[in-house]
Amino acid sequence: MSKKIGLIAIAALIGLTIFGIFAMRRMRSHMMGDAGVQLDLVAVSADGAQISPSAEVTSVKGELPNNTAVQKSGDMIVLLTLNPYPPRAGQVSEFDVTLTDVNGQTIDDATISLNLTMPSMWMPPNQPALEFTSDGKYRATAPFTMRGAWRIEVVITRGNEKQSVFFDVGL
Ligand SMILES: [Cu+2]
Repeated sequence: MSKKIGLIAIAALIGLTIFGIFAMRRMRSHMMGDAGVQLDLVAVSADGAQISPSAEVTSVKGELPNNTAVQKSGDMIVLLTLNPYPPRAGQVSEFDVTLTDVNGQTIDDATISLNLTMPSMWMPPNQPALEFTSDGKYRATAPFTMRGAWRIEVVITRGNEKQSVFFDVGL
């Protein structure tokens, strides 16, 4: 009888050890960023496909620094800048959004908020509102609460028209 219990205990221990190794590997690959994690700040579609700036956008915005990405949404060009760059987990990041029309004219009458999520897991809501400063510029501060791949949704409301554009960044 006690021999049987002993065998069961050994089997349980082996099972737990194997489970533990897999769980730790999975956690580590998430925390440290595995090969699938996009590190650069890039414009993406809602499902995460990377979007290269169109010739039209490039003609308005020119060459962009690494901490900045841009995409067109309807008749707006949405430029996002992150500071510091690359962002650091647990530290406050500054999000600067610049809104212009396709002719480069600034758009000052928008209401903008962010939705910071991680595509690989549920995270507590992190949805800072941006404050308008001047000349099409809007700013918010918020932390990326952990390492890994993040999706930044920029939610832009003008009148009763609401649209979202998305950017990915890894840290
Ligand atoms: Cu996470």
